Amino acid sequence: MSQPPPIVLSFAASDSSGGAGVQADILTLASMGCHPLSVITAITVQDTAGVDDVMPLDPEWVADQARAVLEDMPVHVFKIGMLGSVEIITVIAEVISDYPNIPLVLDPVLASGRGDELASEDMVIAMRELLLPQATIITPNSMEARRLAQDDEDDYDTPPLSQCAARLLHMGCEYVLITGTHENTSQVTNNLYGADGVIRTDSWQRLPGSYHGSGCTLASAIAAALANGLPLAEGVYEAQEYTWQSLKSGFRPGMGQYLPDRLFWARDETDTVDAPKTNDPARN
Ligand code: PXL
Repeated sequence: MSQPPPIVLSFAASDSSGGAGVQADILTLASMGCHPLSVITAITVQDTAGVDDVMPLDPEWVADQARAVLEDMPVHVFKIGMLGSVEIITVIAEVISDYPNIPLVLDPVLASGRGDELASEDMVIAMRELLLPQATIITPNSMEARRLAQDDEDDYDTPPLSQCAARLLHMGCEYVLITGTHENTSQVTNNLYGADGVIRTDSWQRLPGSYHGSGCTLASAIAAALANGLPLAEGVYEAQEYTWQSLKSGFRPGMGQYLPDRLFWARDETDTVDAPKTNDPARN
């Protein structure tokens, strides 16, 4: 029997389109060699064009799913995506606080890339107070970074992203990766910040088209890289590379957005291996 792969526990909502949410996490984590555990926080009704409805789960069910698997298996990394309610944030914060040595990748999902609201203002406050202080790294896009870092004194001026990052670090997370997909720049530039400022800046060719599930893919890929033992800054680079490749190989299965192909490497014809020959006469 072989050794189990590194185990990553994803707290996430179901996306019936298979583009984002727990489905994106499972595909990404498995594709990067990890065993994904999934604790479902909410169920969404959605297709590739948008979110129609959200049903958060009973918080007790969220806690029970997490406790069951945590008592059974050694988890190497936690990944948190869409949360569903303040009560769910509270129970998750409580469960993970019992495991302070497990790194946490927090994707602060506030809205879908298409603009569907996925978190209330109360949830933003709960995330800031209960989850950010426990996070190894948070992965907001620039809009999420501005909203999370918003201060009563900002009035109508939004601070520069470097200042948002400094505020988020001050709230207690160790690293902040702010992605630049939503910025009006020719390339997509992502910045990783730590206590001493920018640690790395990576720019990627902006791909045409609109994608659903890129943020979940990136955060899960970072979780997988950490579970595979990569140092954080290197893992953040590898995860961006993986995400960009999956977007470049993206496909449009329906009438809405493109989805990343998290298994792009398995479909590369030049990489395919012939099926092993068999001596079984029944099969020849
Ligand atoms: O991309 C963020 C996200 C996370 N989780 C679920 C989602 C979305 C975006 O639509 O639907 C379930």
